[in-house]
Amino acid sequence: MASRFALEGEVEEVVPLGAGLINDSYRVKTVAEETPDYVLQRINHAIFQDVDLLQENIRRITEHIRRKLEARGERDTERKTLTVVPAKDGKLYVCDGGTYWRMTVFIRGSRTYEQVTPELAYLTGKAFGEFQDLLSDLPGEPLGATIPDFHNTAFRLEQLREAADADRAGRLAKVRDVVEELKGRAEEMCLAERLFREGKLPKRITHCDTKVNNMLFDEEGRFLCVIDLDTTMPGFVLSDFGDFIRTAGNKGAEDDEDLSRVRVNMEVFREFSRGYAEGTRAFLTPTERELLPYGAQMLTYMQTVRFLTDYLNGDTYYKIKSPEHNYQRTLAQLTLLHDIDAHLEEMKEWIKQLS
Ligand code: GN1
Ligand code: MG
Repeated sequence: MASRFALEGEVEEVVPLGAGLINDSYRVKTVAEETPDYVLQRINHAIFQDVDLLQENIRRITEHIRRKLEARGERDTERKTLTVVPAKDGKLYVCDGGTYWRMTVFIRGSRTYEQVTPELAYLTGKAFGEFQDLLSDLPGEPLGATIPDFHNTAFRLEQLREAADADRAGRLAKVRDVVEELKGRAEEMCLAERLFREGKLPKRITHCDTKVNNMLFDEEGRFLCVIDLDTTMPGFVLSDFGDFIRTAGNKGAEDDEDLSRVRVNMEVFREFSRGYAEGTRAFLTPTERELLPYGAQMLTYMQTVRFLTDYLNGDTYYKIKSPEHNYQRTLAQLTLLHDIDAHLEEMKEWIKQLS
């Protein structure tokens, strides 16, 4: 498959890469030092149904960012955004018997983390605000939604209701209390869409999957760029802020089996939001800013809903490592949500005093 893309050099080996829950990724190593390595991915076509739209979005995003960084005279632009490698026939993907593949350049010397230090969180917050800023003037048509209603809480709750009603895997009895608890918070957690309908909260181009392992850092731990651009589309900044806190701001893992480890890391919260407020000073509205802590709640809530829905459906969406994996993920996310609730006032106070 790798040889069907317009890559430089000779392929040495292909090894699995990363911990994504949706697509399958491989690192394609090339023989010579001078030629780059590549990332080959099998796209989850059941989830991303319009591969043309998906790949065209990513091409537009990465080219726009690269052009702007170059115009600003930034150094190392090669490593500050992804580079799409077309297939030998010029298309942005290869379709092989119903399976879709794509390729990007592997960013030299880059690494990912599952957790970050507060110093790194500050720089990441800043860089992340800049990512949104860079995309604020993307020319042409608005980006299409690669997954419609992706971060629409009301839609996710509807999916949970359907899954609970159908109870396809016969697991409802075990999780009924959690389902009820989540349903009980429906109105509170649909605030963003309500404010949007009332014209009080804008949609901007957002990444919609800012979990910390979707960010690349260099050898010295400096932020390089965000990867996994599949869900970059119009959305709320709260999503992106919230997903980072949900992942990097958790002292435990997203699927921690030891729930006593799952706690919000307030130092990471403080430093990330300090950086983010700086990076977004030019465009963030007072409402958006004030709602940032709510974003952390909303994203953690939504992720709980999504893991639980998948558990009830019999594990059809996320890759799992054990039969109860989605249940474990649900409990870990719910535990985190409770701890964010407990820290909400403290978070709000901190955001208020940032200028
Ligand atoms: C998925 O692809 P990955 O693993 O970066 C998911 C996100 C979830 C995340 C939970 C397209 O992200 O929305 O927040 O898992 N992506 C999609 O870890 O559903
Ligand atoms: Mg990922």
